[in-house]
Amino acid sequence: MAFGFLKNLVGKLFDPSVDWDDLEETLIRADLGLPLTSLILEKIKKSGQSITPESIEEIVSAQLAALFPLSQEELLPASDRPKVILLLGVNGTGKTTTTAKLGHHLLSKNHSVLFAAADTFRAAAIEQLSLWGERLGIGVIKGQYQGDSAALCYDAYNAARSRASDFLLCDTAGRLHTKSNLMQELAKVCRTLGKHHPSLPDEKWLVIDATTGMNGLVQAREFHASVGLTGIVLTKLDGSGRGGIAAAIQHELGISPKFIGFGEKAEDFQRFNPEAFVAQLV
Ligand SMILES: Nc1nc2c(ncn2[C@@H]2O[C@H](COP(=O)(O)OP(=O)(O)O)[C@@H](O)[C@H]2O)c(=O)[nH]1
Ligand SMILES: [Mg+2]
Repeated sequence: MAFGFLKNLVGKLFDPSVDWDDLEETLIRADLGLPLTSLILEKIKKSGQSITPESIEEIVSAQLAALFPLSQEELLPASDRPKVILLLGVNGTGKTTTTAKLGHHLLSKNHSVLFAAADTFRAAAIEQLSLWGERLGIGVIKGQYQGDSAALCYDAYNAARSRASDFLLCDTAGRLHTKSNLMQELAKVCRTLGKHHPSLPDEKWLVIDATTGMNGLVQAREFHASVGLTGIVLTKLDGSGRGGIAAAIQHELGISPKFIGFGEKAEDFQRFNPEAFVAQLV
């Protein structure tokens, strides 16, 4: 999981021959996006420090670390009702796997968990989450294949409440952020849950595949506009993904990464840690 996108520039960065174009391209290729890249380049030029590979690495790291909220508080249950987390995203980013991993994480913290198989579009998706539920010992509320996912989430909340579950994790169907009817369906899931309690769903996390680069930013913009995201989960950091997309999203939209995924197993999952993330990224 170490990308070290600046490391390959070492030797090219010495003042006065620092290649600004090369540096800019490197930052952009790390998925930081143009606005954040420009901001960081500006900081380096204005820093007054002599430009060495070390000083550049230091400034880039400091700029990136400063973007993210300092302390990542534990994910705690609500005091009087199940806390509801929706996992959202386009097809194949890892929503179902993330639902399972998050369930596993919460169990390890001694919280009780229930899953809602709200991806009713594909029978295989319901089956996939059921298998995870069996493996982890987590109950799964399932609806009809091709049924109404808003109604399913509504019922799943009732089930979570009657079982006194601390968390209800809803695995939703993959949808293209460009399909407005599907985005409206998601808004309906949120509205329907809101009938139980005005602050439901508590969390709406976009699951983003780190290997898809800047497309993650486009997805975040669209999902945020439709339902108002409260966080992101960055997956597949074990692949070729560089992860800079998390910084681009934080910079543009102010939405913070909550967890990272780096494999297909339930354990391949951690809370997002800004310092560790930046250290590996740069
Ligand atoms: N290597 C790797 N594979 C992952 C990760 N998360 C999910 N996957 C795989 O990506 C594929 C799609 O995941 P899935 O959870 O079904 O995606 P969904 O369509 O968003 O629900 C599956 O083969 C998962 O095993 C990850 O962090 N690393
Ligand atoms: Mg799925």
